[in-house]
Amino acid sequence: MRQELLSLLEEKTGAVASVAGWLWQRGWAERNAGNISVRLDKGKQLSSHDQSKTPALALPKRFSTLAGSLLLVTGTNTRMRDVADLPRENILLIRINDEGDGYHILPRAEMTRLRPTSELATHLCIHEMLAAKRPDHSVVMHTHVTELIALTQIKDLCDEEKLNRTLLGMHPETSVFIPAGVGFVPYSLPGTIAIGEATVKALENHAVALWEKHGVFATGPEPEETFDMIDLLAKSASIWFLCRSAGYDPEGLSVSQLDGLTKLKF
Ligand code: 2HA
Ligand code: ZN
Repeated sequence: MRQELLSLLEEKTGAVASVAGWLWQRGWAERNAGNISVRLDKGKQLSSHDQSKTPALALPKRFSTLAGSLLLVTGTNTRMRDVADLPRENILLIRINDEGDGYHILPRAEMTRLRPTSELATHLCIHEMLAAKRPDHSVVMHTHVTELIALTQIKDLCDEEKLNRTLLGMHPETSVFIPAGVGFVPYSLPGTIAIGEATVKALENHAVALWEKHGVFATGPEPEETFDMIDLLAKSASIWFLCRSAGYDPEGLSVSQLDGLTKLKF
């Protein structure tokens, strides 16, 4: 592989490892919970000579837009705390084949029998949408944010408008940085194309999708910024629960307070 691609891999692997450690520290990554992928568009041109000789592993559908793409993906059954400590043993590099219906695992010195995350289908559905509509976003992150999952256990809040009124009203920063709020994805079986497609729909107009009773999927230009979006939402949800557990209904920012924030630049 060319030197340029190797440096890019090193840089992105390090960035994923740092954020994986934060997910674990925040308590959002019990056991093997969560997964991260990074699309390396630059690698697309650089990798044309690095075709794997082994047969492609099948994908559940054809991802034409991603044909030839290189992606870093956390491995299935890996722990985020291990991704943080030993990134090269827990993150793999895959190349989508030229037909877009399979992928090759590219050899990296430290890799063993690692296979991509069980949520690969959703990651690829999202990357396909990002490559076409938001090409500066190359990171997809899934994590089990306790407070946000807890919100979706309240039937009344399983409504996108109510959910976003609650989240954006809890803290000015959330409404400044995530003005469109979250896209709500009703419960569906994880790991399937169906939930992948529902998540894409939610992410077309939102930076973060909230899976009912499961967790979040967020996108961003870099792992750190992607984490920040999730962190802001977690803060809002925590404030809401803190008020509720102290026995009162939080007032929330008023419409005019929210309006004032739309003009702010940080
Ligand atoms: O990677 O979080 O949704 C494990 C999961 C599945
Ligand atoms: Zn999950």
